[in-house]
Amino acid sequence: MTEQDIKHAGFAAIIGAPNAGKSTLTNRLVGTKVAIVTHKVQTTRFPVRGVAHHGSAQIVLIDTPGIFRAKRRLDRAMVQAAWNGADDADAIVHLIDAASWVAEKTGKPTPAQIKSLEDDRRVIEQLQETGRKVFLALNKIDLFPHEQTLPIMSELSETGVYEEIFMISAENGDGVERLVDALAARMPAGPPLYPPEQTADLPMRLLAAEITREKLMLRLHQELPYQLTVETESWDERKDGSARVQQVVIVGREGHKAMVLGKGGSVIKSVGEAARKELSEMLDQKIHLFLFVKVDERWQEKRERYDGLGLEFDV
Ligand SMILES: Nc1nc2c(ncn2[C@@H]2O[C@H](COP(=O)(O)OP(=O)(O)OP(=O)(O)O)[C@@H](O)[C@H]2O)c(=O)[nH]1
Ligand SMILES: [Mg+2]
Repeated sequence: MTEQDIKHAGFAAIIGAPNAGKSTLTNRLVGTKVAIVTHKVQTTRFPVRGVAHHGSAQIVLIDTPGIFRAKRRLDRAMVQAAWNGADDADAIVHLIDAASWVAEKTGKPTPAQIKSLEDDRRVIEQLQETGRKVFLALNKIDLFPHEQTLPIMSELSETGVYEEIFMISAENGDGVERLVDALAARMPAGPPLYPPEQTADLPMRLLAAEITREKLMLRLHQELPYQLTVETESWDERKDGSARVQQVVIVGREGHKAMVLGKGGSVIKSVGEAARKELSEMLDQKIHLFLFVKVDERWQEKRERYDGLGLEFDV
């Protein structure tokens, strides 16, 4: 793929409730990991761009934070950023975890699914208000028999906000080809927005901090993953071709620091090991990763933390 091959280019935003699979879909379309993924809600905190190519089109995907009823400042900033990501996009994909809707029809949704359904319906209401037509992608179809999506599709198409409906599995790729065809067809004529070889638009320091945050989210429980942030403090390339990367995990309370460290430092050690391994593989470079934990009770109320992630503070 060269610059000349690209005749169409634009933005496609992926929006939806937390945990719908937006980051999984983004990574699949881009073909490499640009956004972190966990089984927990509210993993993504700021819009992440990933660049995909399809035929003569360049599709700049915008993976957004999950949309939910947000109260805390950080949560409000995340939700605002999700809508902002959709505002200027040439195409919008509303991604829904169809398993929740199937569970509702069969009468046995879990509390998490009930929450996810509420969030989906709130997104639909807001789309109705804005009057924007979007693509609906029903995700996670690998989890139930196909015919169970039929009643869901009719209910969702009655909302009037969808111009096309796709059934996909972001996880295994089923149905994704049709979606990407439709997105490519929506991209306006024009030169590429990014060099064709570029896949992400995220500084390596930030992506590295995200990888560490992913490992922390996977390892820690309950509220803790939501009460911390990770920053890359320094990145030094060494003469031997390796790099020394230093990061700080910022927590809100002294008690949280102990939990992040774990008994005898066991938690931070295994998190650091997993993050280092992934980063080394991603960069194909030997990485020496040093993690420190710091308490800052007010980190969620500090403007500069939001600026660094491209989030708005005053929402
Ligand atoms: N079975 C199945 N699981 C999926 C699929 N797509 C995503 N998942 C899983 O759903 C969970 C959430 O995926 P993410 O991609 O992090 O979801 P997200 O919408 O980005 O979530 P937030 O960033 O929290 O808003 C992960 O455990 C994924 O592995 C799918 O098609 N099928
Ligand atoms: Mg995400």
